[in-house]
Amino acid sequence: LAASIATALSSSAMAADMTIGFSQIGSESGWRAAETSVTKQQAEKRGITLKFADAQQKQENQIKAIRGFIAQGVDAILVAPVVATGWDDVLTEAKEAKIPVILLDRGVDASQDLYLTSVASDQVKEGKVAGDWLVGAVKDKDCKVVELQGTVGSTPAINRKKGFEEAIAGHNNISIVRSQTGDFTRSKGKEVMEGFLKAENGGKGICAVYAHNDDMAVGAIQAIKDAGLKPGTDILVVSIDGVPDIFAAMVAGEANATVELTPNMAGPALDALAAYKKDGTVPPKFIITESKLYTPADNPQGEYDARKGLGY
Ligand code: GZL
Repeated sequence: LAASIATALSSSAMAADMTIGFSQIGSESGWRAAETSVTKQQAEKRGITLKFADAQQKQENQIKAIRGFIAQGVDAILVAPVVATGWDDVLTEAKEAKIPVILLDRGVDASQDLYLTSVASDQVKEGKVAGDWLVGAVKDKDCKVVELQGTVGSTPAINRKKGFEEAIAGHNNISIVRSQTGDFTRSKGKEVMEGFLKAENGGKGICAVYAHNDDMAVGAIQAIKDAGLKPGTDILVVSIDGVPDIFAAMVAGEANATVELTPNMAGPALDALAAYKKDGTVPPKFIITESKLYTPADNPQGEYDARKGLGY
């Protein structure tokens, strides 16, 4: 018993000494804001000192922040990589400084030995779940879809497009007629949807909007209403994240489906880091979080209430 108490004390003491740098993308969406607050809570719970850097969605700011963390000699670095490419040099510098890096919620096109592990959803699956829902919703009715893509070059945008297209392949009644990035933000999602509506006969030709995140979907819902159409009935709305406001839209009959993405990537990341620091336990390279479909049949008011206050 004494030995196990000593071990527990030593590991918590070690965590208490840990300083970790977190290079966060920005605050482009409600989900991103929730991830930030959950990450701060998860660090605090473990007695870890967290140095936070917001990059305003610019990769050069992330690279600068990571170099700063390396210079400060932090014990580890968390990074949510805004885009997939351009990380080899800075991640090599972290490796050479013997500072483990953990990726959160997005991936990188870099050698896997440049990061300890990646905690993220299966983003192809998210797109597939969204597409499968639409296939089931429209059955054999003709359906022209407009797509609001996430940030160009980010793994969620690439993978969610891929998964959705896999789902609708073979269903010739469903086609994506317009697709453009809304950069994961409400304002850009609204603006791009306004353009789609104008280009498609005031929206009469559009059956559904597929948005790579709920924030762009909420922006699109506003644009659809401004055009005098009913989101959720005239134009179906399907997206990803599971933020409170998409559940509020479901309660109002204005959204039809979302695929939940947990904002708690940091919990599994910090657990993997603690085990690695304690006795060299190497975590799996990819820790995959759940992707669950929610529709208005799943008590959206209750889901809204359950998420309110989690930092969205
Ligand atoms: C996905 C994550 C995405 C969210 C968006 O893992 O990177 O970034 O879906 C956020 O809300 O902008």
